[in-house]
Amino acid sequence: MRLHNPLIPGFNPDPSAVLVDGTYYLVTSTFEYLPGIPVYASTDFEDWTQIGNVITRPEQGQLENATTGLGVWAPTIRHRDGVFYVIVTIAGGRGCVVYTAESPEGPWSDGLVLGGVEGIDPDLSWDDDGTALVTYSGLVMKGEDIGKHSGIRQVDVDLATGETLAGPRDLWSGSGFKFPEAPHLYRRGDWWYLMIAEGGTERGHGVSVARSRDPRGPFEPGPANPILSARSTNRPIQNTGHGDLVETPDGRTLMVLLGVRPRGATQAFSALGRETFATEVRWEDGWPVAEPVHLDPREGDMEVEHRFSAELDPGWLAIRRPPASLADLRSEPGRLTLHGEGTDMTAARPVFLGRRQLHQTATVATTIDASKGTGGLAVRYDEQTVYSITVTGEGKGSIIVAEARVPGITQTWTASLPSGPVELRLESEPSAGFQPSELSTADFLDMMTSDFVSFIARSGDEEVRLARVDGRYLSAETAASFTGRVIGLFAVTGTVGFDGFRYSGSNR
Ligand code: 6LW
Repeated sequence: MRLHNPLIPGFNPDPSAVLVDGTYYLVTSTFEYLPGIPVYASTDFEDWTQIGNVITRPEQGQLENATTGLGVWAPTIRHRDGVFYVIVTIAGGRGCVVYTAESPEGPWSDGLVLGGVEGIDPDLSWDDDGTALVTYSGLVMKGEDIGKHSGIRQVDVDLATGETLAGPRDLWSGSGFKFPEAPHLYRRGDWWYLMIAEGGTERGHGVSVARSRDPRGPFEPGPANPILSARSTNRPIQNTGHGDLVETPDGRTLMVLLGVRPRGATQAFSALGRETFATEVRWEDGWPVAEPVHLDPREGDMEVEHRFSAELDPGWLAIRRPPASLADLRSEPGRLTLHGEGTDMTAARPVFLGRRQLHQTATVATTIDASKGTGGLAVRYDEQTVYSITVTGEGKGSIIVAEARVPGITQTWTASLPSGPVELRLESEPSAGFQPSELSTADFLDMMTSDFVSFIARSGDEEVRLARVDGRYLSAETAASFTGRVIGLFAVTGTVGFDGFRYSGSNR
């Protein structure tokens, strides 16, 4: 088995995995996006396919007014007696929710709220008598004590009613680093292992472990915490933490975890946000020992054209509303039609349909018919951090506007093109990195960033390059959200048609 890293590329943080009847299932966080919680499956741990999503109906997530960066946080997936469980925090919303399904493709249940869990990152396990234990990070998310942290806690719950049966009890506050969170509890032989993340989800991130004979504690910290961290190293994968363990059929232990792939000379910026990685874990003297995470992206570049002939595949995302509620695939068969609502990408619920950027650099293109409206192509981190290129059809031509928006600062560039369909392109290219020879000031400044994004439009033979902008502003280190780049199509006014969504990506 080869461990590809990233295992699941693009904005896919807080992974959790389970093995059921020879298939691995893995889920990740989605924040304000819908559908929520993608379910990826693999039979060999190498090739993964998205088979569905947990939150596909609005009532399951109740995310219409989710705060950007809050919403769906850190799911845990487990399986018991023929039932799949996903337990998650809907931060700033429903709180701790458990979804169940007979089949991981769905449909998943409406979700049961566990009112007794005040915190984030819930884990689900069962003691030897079959009582359900929810172990979580005691971060207060609302009220007067917002932001207060009480370490790793646990309650016994009744999964039929959502009632708390016992607790909360304090289990462990970690080894002294900030934000003990992301707990998972496992039975292995006579021991119960409590694995957590600490150090914060940025460069200080790591994984630590404690163990007990009893799932309710007391827990004894491991001798070598953190058992995994990239802090203060020059490894290409940083921020490694928030791990979950899964046993392979031949008795190996693998950890899935989040990390970033920063680019740039020193501080470095991660365009894709937090992705899912994996590493091998050995057991020595009754404690887990994790290998550092090795970079090994899948070979070759990726070229794909998403066409709009059939139903949308489960990889499409929209913001605070389901993609199907805005994607019109019927008005003009073979084409995506979006109906503008007078809002742009700064809106809470824009008319926007996007996909995760999967490679360090990517070019995304579409052919747009804006003769009856205004629409375009955008790469989004959040509503204040978005690069876009917009077309408005006019009688004799098209007006093209490129816009780079970061919090508090917006710049636009305008051009015009002859009438007719317009191809829009957002193209990213890597920064040059270290130069072999002398550095000019321009080279020095360029090598500090992750990438550059160019805004390009073409009609017939005429092509305009409106701008080339530093990509670091759309990175995990700069944007105030937990997500990653999502690139897609949007309409502002009128009726806008899109022929295809062409993606080509490379990790070079
Ligand atoms: C996640 C938590 C975290 O629930 O970020 O910073 C949250 N720590 O573990 C969202 O990914």
